[in-house]
Parts: sequence; structure tokens; C-alpha cells
Amino acid sequence: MVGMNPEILLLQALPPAIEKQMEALYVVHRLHQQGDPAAYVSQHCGLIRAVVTGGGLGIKNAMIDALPGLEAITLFGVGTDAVDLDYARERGVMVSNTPDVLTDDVADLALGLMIATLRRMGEAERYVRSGAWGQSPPPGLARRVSGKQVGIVGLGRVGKAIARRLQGFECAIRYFGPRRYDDVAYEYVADLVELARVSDVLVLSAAGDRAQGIIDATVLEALGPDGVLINVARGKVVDEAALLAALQSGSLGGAGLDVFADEPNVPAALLDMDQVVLQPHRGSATHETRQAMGELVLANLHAFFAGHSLPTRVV
Ligand code: 8YV
Repeated sequence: MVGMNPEILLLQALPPAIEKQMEALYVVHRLHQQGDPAAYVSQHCGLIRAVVTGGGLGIKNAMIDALPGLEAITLFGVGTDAVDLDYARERGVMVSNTPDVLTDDVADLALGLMIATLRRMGEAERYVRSGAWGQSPPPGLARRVSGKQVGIVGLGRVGKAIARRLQGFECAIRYFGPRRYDDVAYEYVADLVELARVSDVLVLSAAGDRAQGIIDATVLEALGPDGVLINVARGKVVDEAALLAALQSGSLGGAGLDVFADEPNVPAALLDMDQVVLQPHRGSATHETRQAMGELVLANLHAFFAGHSLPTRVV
């Protein structure tokens, strides 16, 4: 209608302050609040030109097809693996994401998971909370963090930020990935199994769309009974059945996991393990970062509707 603001479709909630800014500029449809999403889309979304969704949630091709006017997918997140980029390209739909603004948070959480897992902090915290201190022996000795041999799988923005942090812990840093970087001081290991073999800790920061299933039983066995796996990438990077088997058999020492194969469903076997630390996909979940991600989403939407190039366009 003449004078109506452009219509956008949210597939998940965003920070309230960001949604408030959106409401001043756009007609905002919230699919995640609808009891019958398919009916809502067919009845109310014929004029939708832009969708906003999380990096973890993405958008299915069927939803892209259900929006005849769709021209832009604006990701609230850096991961693009939950969008079929080739399909979006074929449909002439632009895709943007929110890189850089969340790098530090995800790297910080990776270090937090590494410290918490090696130092058995989750187990010790449950011990104190349970009132067992003074009543029963505390958890056994943990493992030192400083000076560990750490292998980073995926030395992108997040991987490099993790490496910078590990230097402060005087860790020996090596990395695996599709290519060697000539501008870093860390050792490149072209074979992932070899990297696992020489590492105490293997940290996963690879892009989910290029690393699916690369952490398999062979890699986990090479990491070994004193080894620890840290995952702040995507659950799909790990063969989750192999991970469970390795943890249950003791052939892997422990794991610190922020992401899982079928979120929010976490394998029940993990919930009872003291040697794992679990987080509900919190890599970017701070006030500061989610606000910055939201502002970047707004900038991409503004550029799109103004006919300008998108600040952080992927497709
Ligand atoms: C997003 C993520 O921050 O950035 C990504 O790709 O994995 C997520 O942490 C999340 O989807 C925002 O809702």
C-alpha cells in the first residue's frame, strides 16, 4: 500500500531494543510467535522482501519458496551454514551476516570452556552447590591450562582470536584448515589426525558449512584419553555418536561443548558425564555483542531497502 513501511519477517527474537528500532522502520512480522507458521506465511507474507533469522537457525528452502517477494536474507549471526547459499543465489536472494562483532565473545567462550573442562569447574561447582563439601571428598585433581599443546581446527577470525588468547596462557599453538596462513607464527599441520595426536586440547572454530563431520572416531582416538575437545563451531562438525562413544569408553578425556548436532536436543548420555562442560549455544550471547549484531542487521536492512550495497553481504 502507498506509504506503508516495507514488510520484514523475523524467524526468531532479536534484542528488544533492536526490534523496537525495526518497528519504527518496517512492518515487522514475527513468525516465531505464530501458532501456525505455514498459515501465517500464506495469509500475511506475500509482500515480504526481507527475512531476518539467526545464524544457527537459518532458513529452509521451502520457506524461501513460500515468500514470493523475498529478495534478502539478513542473518543475525556469522555462520551461513543454515542457509542454502547456492539456492539463495539461484533465486536471486541476497544473504548477509554479522561477522567480526561476535569474534571476541566466541573466542572468550572457547577459552572459558577450555579452562572449565580442564579444571573440572562444572563438577566442582555441582559439588559445592550440593552441600557435599566437608561431607565427602572433593572431585579429583584437574589438569593445568597454561602451557598446553593446543590444536585449532579452523584458523578464521574466531580461530585467530582464540590463538591470541592462548598465547597469554603460553600454550603451544598449531592449526589445521583448508590452507596455510603465511602471516601467523603458529605451526600449520596439514593432517587433522596428526594435529589431534600432538595436541592436549583440540579447539573447533571451523565454519560449519565446510567442516561437517571432520571430527570422527579416528581424530578423537588420536586426541586420546588425556585429550579434551572444545567446540564453539557447529555441532555438525563432530560425529556426535563417535564423541559419545569416546567419552563413555574413556578413550577421550573430556569435552567442552557450546554446540550440538540437533539443538536444543542434547544427547542424554552427555548430561550425566562429569568430564564434560555443556553450554546452550551461547557463543555470541552477551548484551554487547547481540546489540552490535542487531545494529549490523539493521544496517544491512537499511542498505537493502535503500538500494545500496549490503555492508556484510555473503551472496
Ligand atoms: C548466532 C551463531 O549468534 O553467529 C552464529 O552463526 O552460531 C549463533 O551464535 C545465533 O544464531 C543468534 O541467534
